[in-house]
Amino acid sequence: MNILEQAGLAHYLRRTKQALAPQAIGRVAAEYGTRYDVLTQSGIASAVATKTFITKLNQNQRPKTGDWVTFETIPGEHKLKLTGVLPRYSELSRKKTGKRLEAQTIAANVDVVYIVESVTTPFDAHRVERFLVVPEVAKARAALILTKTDTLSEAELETYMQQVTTHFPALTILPTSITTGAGVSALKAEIAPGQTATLIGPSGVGKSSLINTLSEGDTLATAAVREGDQKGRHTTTVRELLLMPNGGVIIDTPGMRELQLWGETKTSLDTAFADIETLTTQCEFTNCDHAQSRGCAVQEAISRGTITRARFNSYLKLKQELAHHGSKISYEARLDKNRREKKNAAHTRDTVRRKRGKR
Ligand SMILES: Nc1nc2c(ncn2[C@@H]2O[C@H](COP(=O)(O)OP(=O)(O)OP(=O)(O)O)[C@@H](O)[C@H]2O)c(=O)[nH]1
Ligand SMILES: [Mg+2]
Ligand SMILES: [Zn+2]
Repeated sequence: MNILEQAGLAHYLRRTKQALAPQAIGRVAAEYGTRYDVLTQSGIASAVATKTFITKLNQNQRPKTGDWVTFETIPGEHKLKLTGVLPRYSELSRKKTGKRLEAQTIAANVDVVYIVESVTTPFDAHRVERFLVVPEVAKARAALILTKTDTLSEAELETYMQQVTTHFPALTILPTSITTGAGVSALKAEIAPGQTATLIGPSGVGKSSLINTLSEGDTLATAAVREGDQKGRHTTTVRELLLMPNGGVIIDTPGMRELQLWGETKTSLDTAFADIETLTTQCEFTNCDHAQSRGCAVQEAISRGTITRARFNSYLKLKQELAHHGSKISYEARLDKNRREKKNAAHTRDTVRRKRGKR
């Protein structure tokens, strides 16, 4: 298998319904500002994005790890010059940190998102619920990896697993340990040849260590967690894409302290809250507020004890956060449109005046 096939080219072309790949094509393996590592037919190459190329693209159209790109060779130089970003079949995004409401693309062309949690800290269902929004928005498959299972006794692990499966009955859960090797081959088998998986989760949970084990190399930097608080040190600073021996592709991401969600009102929360999402479609009135309304299927389920009020509250909180984004996004889009229209109107006025002046 050649490098590009191993990087998932055939799968990519199928998913984006492109018949033929452009001649000079590669896949972004890492991103360092305007410099990139790109996987090409002949191996990994260093590439640059020129100012004229980059300014033509808005933030989210710029090359990201996982993107398929076209390039030119620069005569007499080793570096490649990027010339285009090919259509994506999926993009993972989060909200940019800070006040402005902007999406930040984490990775492109991803099929599977693994949420990674370590069993060294008590199971945090809310954190997983938040992280699960990422694959939901990207329409990628989701699964949960539990790391460091070697630190628990068999009985403790069983209790932990019980907790997780009770909370997320529909989710694939993969307990792993790089120390004992438990679960590593199961995870390997999970990632189909040609498919791209990514690992997201807090710093220090062991994402890079696990990828190193999976790729049977020692290419990603890892660091010991701080004694005492089990906090990670944010070792991974750039996203890196690795080819796995069996043909899958895996993307590492830097740990996120607190995930800033990105989504909108219509984002469904099917992975974490499938039962509630279904109930909301069964209320008597289509505009049910699921709080005071008569004939509310959700409230009925709560009073019957089928779902807990606490879980419903988490669902509502996430929904409200996403709806808040949704309204702000459309508000800002409207503002932008107004600005554009005003500018266009002014431009037309000027042109008309100039034409009149000529007469
Ligand atoms: N006991 C045990 N320790 C592990 C395991 N996996 C990872 N670790 C340790 O956890 C620490 C953090 O691992 P990393 O792989 O750097 O974590 P990360 O999630 O990539 O962290 P960031 O890059 O900061 O997001 C290292 O000291 C690893 O040796 C495991 O299965 N068992
Ligand atoms: Mg890391
Ligand atoms: Zn209702």
